Amino acid sequence: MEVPTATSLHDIYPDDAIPVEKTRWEKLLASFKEKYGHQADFVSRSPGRVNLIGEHIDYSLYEVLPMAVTADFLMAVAVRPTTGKATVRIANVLSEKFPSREFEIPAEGEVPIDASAHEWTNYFKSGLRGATKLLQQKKKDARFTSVGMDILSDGTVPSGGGLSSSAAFVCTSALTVMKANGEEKVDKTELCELAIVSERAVGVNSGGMDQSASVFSLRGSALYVSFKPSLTATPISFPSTSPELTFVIAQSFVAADKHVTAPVCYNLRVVECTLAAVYLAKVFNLKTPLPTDSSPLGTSLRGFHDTYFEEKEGISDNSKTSVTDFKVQLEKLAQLTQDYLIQEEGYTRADICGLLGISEDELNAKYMSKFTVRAERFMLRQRALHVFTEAERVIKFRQLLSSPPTDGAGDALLTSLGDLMNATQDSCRDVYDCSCPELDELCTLARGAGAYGSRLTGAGWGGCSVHLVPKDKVDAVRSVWEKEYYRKKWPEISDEKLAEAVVVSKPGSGSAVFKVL
Ligand code: NG1
Ligand code: MG
Repeated sequence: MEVPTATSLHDIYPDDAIPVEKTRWEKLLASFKEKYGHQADFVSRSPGRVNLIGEHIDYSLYEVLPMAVTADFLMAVAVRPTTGKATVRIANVLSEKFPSREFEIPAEGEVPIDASAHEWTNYFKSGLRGATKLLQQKKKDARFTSVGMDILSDGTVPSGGGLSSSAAFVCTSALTVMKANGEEKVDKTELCELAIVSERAVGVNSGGMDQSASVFSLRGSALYVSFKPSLTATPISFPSTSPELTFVIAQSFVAADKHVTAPVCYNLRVVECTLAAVYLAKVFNLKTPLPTDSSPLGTSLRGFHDTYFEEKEGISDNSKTSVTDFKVQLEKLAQLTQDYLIQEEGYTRADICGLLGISEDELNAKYMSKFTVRAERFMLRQRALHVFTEAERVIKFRQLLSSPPTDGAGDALLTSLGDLMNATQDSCRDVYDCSCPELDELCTLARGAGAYGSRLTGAGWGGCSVHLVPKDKVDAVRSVWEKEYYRKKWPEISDEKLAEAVVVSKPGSGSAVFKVL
């Protein structure tokens, strides 16, 4: 499937978003011309996403269920004539916050990225790197380097907000470089896979959910993303229910800058899940070594999952296992984790090395050198428990959407969906420890005002929450947040900040390119 070329904003945005987006796009193109003295050749865009369910399990290679939101990252682009060397001029409509930069694309080797500096153009450079590598492969020319570009960007996905602003930026950047270098058709899977690898170059050892949602989403549908045996994205439409099913996104306004907290938060969770996989393999004495896979550190709980059932129950290809049997497998793994990973206080390096029979230097080199983490104890039991139970909640959520319960009014479905979302929030807060008091408060307030389900969305530790709210309760939920949360914490909060805080999100479309005629 290729990234579509949009010929109208209606191909990209829901009707109610068109007036605002039309003004935004016209302003972007006018500013481009003013800044660079000529008009853009095309505009590339990728949206942010909200994750409905399946949190912190994509890097363990379990299925997740995000959907694209309207907010996106735009780049107006013109190819720069190369006078011998290729240079990039990149600017942002918010020029104070994101200063204009100009840099040369080296004829040899990769464009340098200093991941320690929180330089906004690093995301573009990581997309440029990834796309250049892909183009070198496609053109079978290792010496190929990208053309130069003039770029003016405009992102409306709140950064550090759990709506994957970073993935939207990287996907748009990679798409921009592919199109600027004359790729007529850009394959969605190729774009997505290069964006996943590129984002890790910027310092966060992330999974692939965000980029998949950003690239593959189709307007009106959520997306069931699978990473094994290979990356696939299946649109999931919402049953029409009464009351109408609405997802509301609420910012906590607690900045969750993953780069700063990664060594004790996000990147640490990736290490804990990887160690849980290798530890469990040893506890059950698996003869077959865990498969090397696309997870950030090359080994995952999913890899352990498939290997365990291959050895213990002779299941040669688990991707053919029925959904019902897969759920039974997950329940069994959760029980085994309860019974065998008994150290509630966590596992020290010595504990882990003792069982694995390797030295602490080997452990650090193998699992903690690519991205630093800071921890004395690794909570293997809790992280594995969350992952196995969360993977099952995703399957149940998807089954409910595709075959809604017929008994009772529409709210039987909403109640069941909401219960799953609430269980995810409890597990994120109590077992995976990636929530925060502000997110917990937003969820409690929403449930009290009529939400069926409320949970953090994205990495957590701040950022956004997502709530399943019947249409006729959205105003009640919004006003309780305003009164009990936003105006209490920030009495001076402005009306536009308040408007930005709560968004009713319809499932949006994914990456697209718009030819400027
Ligand atoms: P955010 O931080 O919301 O973009 C992050 C990861 C995802 C996934 C979620 C948790 C990045 C770029 N993305 O999303 O892969 O692991 O956390 O489910 O870090
Ligand atoms: Mg992100």
